[in-house]
Amino acid sequence: MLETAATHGLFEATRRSLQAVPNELPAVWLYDARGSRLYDEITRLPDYYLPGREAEILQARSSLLSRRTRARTLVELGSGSAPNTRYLLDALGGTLERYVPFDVSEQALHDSAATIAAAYPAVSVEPVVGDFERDLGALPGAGPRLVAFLGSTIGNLYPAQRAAFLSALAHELGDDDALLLGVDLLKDVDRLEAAYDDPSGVTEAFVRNALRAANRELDASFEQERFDYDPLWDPVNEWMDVGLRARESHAVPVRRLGLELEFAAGERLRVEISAKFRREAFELELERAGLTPESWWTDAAGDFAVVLAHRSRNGRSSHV
Ligand code: AVJ
Repeated sequence: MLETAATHGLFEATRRSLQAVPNELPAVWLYDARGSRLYDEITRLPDYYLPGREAEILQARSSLLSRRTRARTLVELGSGSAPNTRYLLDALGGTLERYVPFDVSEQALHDSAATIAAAYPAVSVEPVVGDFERDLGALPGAGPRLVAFLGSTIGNLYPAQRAAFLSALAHELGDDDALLLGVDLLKDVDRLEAAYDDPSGVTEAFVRNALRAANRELDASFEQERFDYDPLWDPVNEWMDVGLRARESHAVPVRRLGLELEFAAGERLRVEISAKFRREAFELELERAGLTPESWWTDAAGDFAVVLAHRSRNGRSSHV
């Protein structure tokens, strides 16, 4: 990876996160080609209920979604290999002309774009490589647009980042456009922990892959054997705190960023958070960002929600 204007922002954000307390490697480092493949494997794990629940909701609400949005353009943020996208493409078949998948993983993006283009010949597929927190410019395609952000990827953002991201999105949406968000809901801690710590070790391999990516792209020297996989439920913030814990005190050079990280024995390196949501609080967040939630759909078990929202009519945001 060359340091271009586009990577400069990511490198700076990475430098700041690595020096924060606790140390953190931003979650985008999880999604190189190998990481995207490992995440695909996660979506097939029995304990990782999220994609299945979301699929159930999208299937049940497909005709409503089509009637409410009449979308001509579907923009999908963080599309990855787009496992649940086909439910949207099927639902919007009557009106849809263009599908714009947007993802940091170039490989996953091009593979899924090719698969979807072959399966939906009437839809023009126009992939965009980028980081949805940084590179979201004017939304492409003719309106009405549907902007989808599925899989509870929004849960990777901290509350302040989420607020900024939702406001930026609200700002880009036209009156006829709609936003569709998949959010994982708060539930028994046992089930949450099981979803992030599978016995086959796929989730651990996925998280450890971020160290491999950092070693390669940032000329760092993280040593896998010096860390244990350490997923934790944070009951105060109501998020899974996913990361690694140093087995012993040691230093890790990150040459490209000019850093030498010091880890004490037992010190953590966070790789992602995965926030779990409550309806009332999340709807308030949407309203504060200048979005009006219109539908809140859940699966039969109440594990997951898909939210349809529009830009609020009066002004940018409400002051609650
Ligand atoms: C892709 C961000 C939705 O937070 O559940 C899965 C990533 N990490 N297992 C999530 C993930 C560990 C996932 N998202």
